[in-house]
Amino acid sequence: MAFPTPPACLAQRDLRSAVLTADTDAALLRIYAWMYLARTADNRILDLFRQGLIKGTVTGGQGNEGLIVPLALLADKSIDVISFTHRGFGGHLIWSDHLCDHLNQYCANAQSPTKAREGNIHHGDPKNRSLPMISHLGAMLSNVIGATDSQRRLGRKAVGFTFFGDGGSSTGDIHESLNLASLLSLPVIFIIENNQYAYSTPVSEQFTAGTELWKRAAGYGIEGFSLDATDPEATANTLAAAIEKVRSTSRPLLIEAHTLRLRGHAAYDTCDYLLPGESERFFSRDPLPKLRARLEAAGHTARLTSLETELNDFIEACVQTALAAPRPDPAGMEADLFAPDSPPLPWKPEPATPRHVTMAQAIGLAHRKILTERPESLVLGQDIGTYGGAFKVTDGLLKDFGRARVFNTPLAESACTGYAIGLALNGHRPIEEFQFADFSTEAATQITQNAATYHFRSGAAVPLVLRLPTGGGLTFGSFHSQELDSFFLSIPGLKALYPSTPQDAFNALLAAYEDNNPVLLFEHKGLYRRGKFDVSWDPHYRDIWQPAQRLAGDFATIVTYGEMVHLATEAAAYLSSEYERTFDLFDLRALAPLRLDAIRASVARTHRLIVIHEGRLTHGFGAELVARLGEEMFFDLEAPPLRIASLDLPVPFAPELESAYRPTKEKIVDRIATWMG
Ligand SMILES: Cc1ncc(C[n+]2csc(CCOP(=O)(O)OP(=O)(O)O)c2C)c(N)n1
Ligand SMILES: [Mg+2]
Repeated sequence: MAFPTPPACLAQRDLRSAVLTADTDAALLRIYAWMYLARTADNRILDLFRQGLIKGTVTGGQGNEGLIVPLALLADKSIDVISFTHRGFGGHLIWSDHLCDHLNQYCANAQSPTKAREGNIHHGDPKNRSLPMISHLGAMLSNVIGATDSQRRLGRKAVGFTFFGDGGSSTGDIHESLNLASLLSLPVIFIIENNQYAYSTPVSEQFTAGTELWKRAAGYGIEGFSLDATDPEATANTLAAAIEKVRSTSRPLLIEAHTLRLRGHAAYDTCDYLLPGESERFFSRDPLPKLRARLEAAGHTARLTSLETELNDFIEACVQTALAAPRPDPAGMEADLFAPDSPPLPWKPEPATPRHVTMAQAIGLAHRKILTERPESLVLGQDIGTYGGAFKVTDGLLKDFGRARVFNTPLAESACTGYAIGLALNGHRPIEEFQFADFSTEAATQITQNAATYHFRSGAAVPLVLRLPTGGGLTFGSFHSQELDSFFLSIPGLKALYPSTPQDAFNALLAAYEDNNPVLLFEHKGLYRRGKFDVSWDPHYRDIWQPAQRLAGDFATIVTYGEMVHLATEAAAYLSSEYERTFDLFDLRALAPLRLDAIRASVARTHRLIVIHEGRLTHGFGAELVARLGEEMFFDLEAPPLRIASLDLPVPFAPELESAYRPTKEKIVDRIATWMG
């Protein structure tokens, strides 16, 4: 259905500082039109929610328009980056698309920009650098930092805008992001929307900084100030100057905007926690009537009345259009989980002659190849620069490729991963090293809630490689030894590779790199230096997404991955010499998506299944393998499947305890021998 034509007062979505100073009334009328649109549409959305026509809830921006409208009008929407919060509806309306697109989102109909997979304000427009917010407050800041950096690297003089409330200001992500932006000297304006409440909790119960949150800027070595966002004219003038300054200096800025939340937290909020007279005081500062009075006094009453009539009619026509759209279709949901594959990158067939290297060196070699051949690549992580990484995988890369492309990050896994997501959204392809896989739990929100869900909810691709030095057996204790594969892979939207040889590790990094999705690359620390092997360019590198058969036999099918491939191979050799039983042995290599065809064919022949992995037994990866193969092949099996895994404990420290905890060659032999009967 065609969308209603917007009235002329919405023709302009831009406001440059020159217009603001040369013809103030024209500028204010433009601001007023968008503020009126945002307020009236927000109120109408609340009505529709109360009528049951909009689901979930709605968190209106009523009272925040004095900030968000001037800001969105002043931003350069052809290059800048932004991520609005749940109070930024007016900003969404200005940044891109038609009011109907935004209402379709709220109505969660078939035309919704998120295909109705997300509701209310959880949309954006990634292709126009408006990054959709996830609910986790604070998480979007680092995405804006990354996408802004990407724009600058592409030679565009962009500014990033990112917002958080007084409530969000207490999250760790806010601190990590402010520090990161300052450290990288990126032109991002951080705006605190201080409306004095986080849901029902007043600022006095959140922090002791009162109304001076902006003073935190000094702690990050950046400038900061506060402004009264209930005065749109002053706000527009202040923001115009601030944006120009940040654009030219490339230094971040922290602005605390004193703003309002006139309708409480959300549609269901009864606001009975407000102090007597507080609501009246809020409404007395409402920026919309204040601006109207200013324009009336300047003689624009007739213009205001006609503009409001036009906008009311337009909003009503758009509401009817959105309500008439068909309901969404569940078809295609699963196909959209991952961004589609693209053809292989045009890799040079190098190194053509084999290099005799360890697995750590093989991964370093793959980095070197990527950095040499792919200008959009970047490598980041803790101590990966001069030091070459905790396991020396990135040794020498900084020297050869420079600090702009190979750089150390502070201890801020969440913001650094969010930053990498932002880079990836804008066309760069970052490779992030976690010092130990264990520390990726610090970035769990960015990995599992943000990156993993991105394509499904927005259609945007996040090509990102997260390298995870994994696993135990090295007496590193419980915080440096874990297998987190089943922890992460219970979340849809992540791909995962887990190579067991230097050549596979080399291939895996190339395959992960060119994938259009977030890929977890598990690298077992015990394999980093377990001998040197020949590694060279392999035109079949994409086969890493399929299991590899390492042994052929007929008694049972062993499925394993990582370091366990080596222990299982030794155990199988022992069993075949002592018991004359031979095994098919598959190295899974790709944990997600699972490709089990070759394994099914093997089980159909051997009629027995053994799964061996280093992660814990309960909820471990083997549970999925056994369940899936058992479900599909129940009548092919002649014995119950055997699972060999670690104990359901934290990884213990002492070598004696650790080898009691995890599978060893001896334990694998014993378990299989007992099972064979
Ligand atoms: C990390 C996190 N914890 C809890 C919530 C649930 N929640 C949603 S909005 C909100 C209050 C946010 O307050 P503030 O940041 O001041 O923004 P405001 O709603 O006032 O604009 C809370 C607690 C969340 N979204 N994210
Ligand atoms: Mg608040």
